Amino acid sequence: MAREAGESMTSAKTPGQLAGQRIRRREDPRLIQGLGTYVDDVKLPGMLYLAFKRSDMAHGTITRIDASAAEAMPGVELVLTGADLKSMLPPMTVYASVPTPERYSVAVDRVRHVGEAVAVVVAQSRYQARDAANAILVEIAELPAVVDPEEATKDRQALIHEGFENNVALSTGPSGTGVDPEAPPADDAAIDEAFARAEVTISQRMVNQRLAPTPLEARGVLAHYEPGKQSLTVWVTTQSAHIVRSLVAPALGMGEHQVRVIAPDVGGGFGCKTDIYAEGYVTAAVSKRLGKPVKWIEDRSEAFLATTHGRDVIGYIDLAAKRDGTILGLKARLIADIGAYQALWTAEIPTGAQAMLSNVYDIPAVRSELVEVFTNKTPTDAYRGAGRPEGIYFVERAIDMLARELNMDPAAVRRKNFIRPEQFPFTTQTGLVYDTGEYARLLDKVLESAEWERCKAERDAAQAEGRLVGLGLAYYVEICGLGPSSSMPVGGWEHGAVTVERSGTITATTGSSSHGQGHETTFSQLIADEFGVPMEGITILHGDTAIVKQGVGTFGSRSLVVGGTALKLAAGKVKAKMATFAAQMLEAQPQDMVFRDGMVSVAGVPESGIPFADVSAYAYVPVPLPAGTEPGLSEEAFWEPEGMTYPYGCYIAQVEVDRETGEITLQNFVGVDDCGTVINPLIVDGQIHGGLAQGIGQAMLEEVVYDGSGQLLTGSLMDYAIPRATDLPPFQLDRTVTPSPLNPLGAKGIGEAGTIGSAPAIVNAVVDALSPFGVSHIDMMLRPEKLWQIMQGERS
Ligand code: MCN
Repeated sequence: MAREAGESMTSAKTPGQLAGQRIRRREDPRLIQGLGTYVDDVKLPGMLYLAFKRSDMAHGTITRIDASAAEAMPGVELVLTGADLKSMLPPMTVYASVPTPERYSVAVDRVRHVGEAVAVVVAQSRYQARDAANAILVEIAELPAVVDPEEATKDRQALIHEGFENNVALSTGPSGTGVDPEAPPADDAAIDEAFARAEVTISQRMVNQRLAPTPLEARGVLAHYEPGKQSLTVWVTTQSAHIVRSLVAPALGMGEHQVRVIAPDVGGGFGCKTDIYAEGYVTAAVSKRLGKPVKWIEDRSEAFLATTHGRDVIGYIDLAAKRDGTILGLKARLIADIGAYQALWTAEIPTGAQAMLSNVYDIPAVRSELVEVFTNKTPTDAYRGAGRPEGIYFVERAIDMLARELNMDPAAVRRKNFIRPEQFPFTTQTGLVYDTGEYARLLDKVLESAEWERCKAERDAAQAEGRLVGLGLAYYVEICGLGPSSSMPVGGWEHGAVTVERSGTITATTGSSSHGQGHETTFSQLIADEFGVPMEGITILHGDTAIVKQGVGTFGSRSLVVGGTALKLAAGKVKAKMATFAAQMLEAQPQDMVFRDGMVSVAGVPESGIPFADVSAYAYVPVPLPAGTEPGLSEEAFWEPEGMTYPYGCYIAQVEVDRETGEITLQNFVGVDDCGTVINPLIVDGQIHGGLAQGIGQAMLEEVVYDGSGQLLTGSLMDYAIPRATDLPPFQLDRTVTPSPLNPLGAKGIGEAGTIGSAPAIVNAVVDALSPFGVSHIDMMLRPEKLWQIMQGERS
């Protein structure tokens, strides 16, 4: 647990300076007592259930679908094939700057991955729907499956999308930047010169393997079209109700004003719930056709097949350096296996990996190429970190290899290459503009917390005894606070609205809907501080387009930086207006009003104070009405950030590998993060814990595996391991605070940070532990058998 001086733990929400306090999450009593409302908890009279018949073949042409048996089964109301749905729904929307294959919600004549929907059943119960879906006969003429992404580009026989020249979905060509495919090519002369000048070079192929996001609550949709009102209400597991509304309304030929989207409690998303998916479009379209409420709830096996996967990028990394550890240049060729289709954001995710290739280092020449390829697998899309973990992993592994090659302390090599504080704002060779950073200060702190020198001595002593103890260190920076609008097809702003009611209670709405991040707590802290009132009287509403006027959503660790700022601005506007009313009441000037401890008073005259609620009551019956003022206390703000923010951190892992079994014990994990100003340190620690668990999961436990015919071998929680509390040591966390100048809070995001730096720290530690075997790199996941093979002297 990290605790800075001045941070106190409290559950009492007293007015005063609440931002910065470790306040317990106000949403937890509801959620941990089972009092939340998730999509599957919502039940409407006359509700029907929908189930999908899915392809069990990776690639093939649909030759026949016989639904007659299904249609005759009890309770079945409707069976639709892809051909039927083609006339009801247009191809799905994709946000990509490159041409993408047309993709219908349900396969029309060809299937391209196991689990792709081929037909739909609607029945009176979910069991009837599922049984009937199983009874549909689908004949598919098998085509060769494309599984290996590096082979995929070469094999013209197995072209996945007709009309495309090959299986390449996107190719940026040699470029210095991952963020802008239009950007001019990198300076070849500079990179060539860096490698010509190099005293040492590192070359390594690395795999950042495919993962399944696996939120606790799988996906689900309940759609209710009411013919009388010509309106549609959709309850859906989403990270952005407003994005879903903007996708579903045009697909159904409706206006946004006719569609209400509600994200009730959502049990985790980790990036995979920003898309509406095929299932969302189909459920809504079927409800519209039948004029009845229709529900679809994904089961866990379906989730492994139909919810987008994450990562799956191969990196060929070359590093050029001097013998003193100075990095001269970095070259990367990235191959991203994006699966069978582009989902909503797919194309953009690996470009994030490209953009991160400079990490926290002042690397004078960087050149990268990115190829995204189609294969016959579930599509990939955002998964916690979304591109940043992949890019940072490649750099941090390469730097560790460099340190080993030079026999230097891995911390010293990193320190030598840091971007220095006076260089900010710093433009990397990959085209990003970092806002602030004090990388050496944070490194000092983490080395001190971990007692690095002592750890190294202990590691050396253990290794001398023949024990396989290893230490790993990894540094990360990440892009977050996604915006401005020039960088995002949905807009990069966020909306906030604040109303002070007559009684003095406050209701705020935000477009950033929480699905585990604790927004109701942190946003209340912000607003309470603005007005000098307790948190109890503040309600934060989110995730309902009928209540929240506008919004973009929760992803890219943007909620506090962008959504929190919008709320602060809206609250500031209300406060300014309230000051006008208070000044009228106190016969003083608005600019002299002070809001504190639930009172409004004249600055320097605390005894003049009147209760906050008296001022709000006056604002709704303003006699007399202050000149130039309207009654009421309700304001909104759209905050458009100027740029993204760049939090960073460094993690140190200590592991021991069992010589007999290859089993890894994670003995110790120390981290220091910097996310600028912290609103709620307790929530920030929780976010880091969750992120660390997922990064450690990637390093040690998780891997989506397909066989050569495109069959998913890890299709259940029996085959795909996610980390449990017992797999993790207590985390020793701390932080530095380097505020961002790009928002009035000085904050940077934290939701993804832990995921990014933890996987390379673990791999670096395990490689260190196995260094007596001459190993310089091991691909994730680090399954014991793989380590055992290495120890047996076989190639991994
Ligand atoms: N916070 C803070 N001070 C800071 C930064 C953040 O107090 N300097 C608080 C925020 O107010 C918020 C929380 O920390 O309560 C996370 O804020 P932020 O970093 O803005 O991230 P978002 O709220 O936008 O969350 C998105 C991020 C992403 S991209 C993924 S993926 C992710 C994550 O959050 N998925 C999660 N955390 C998750 N946590 C849970 N429980 N479930 C998920 O699916």
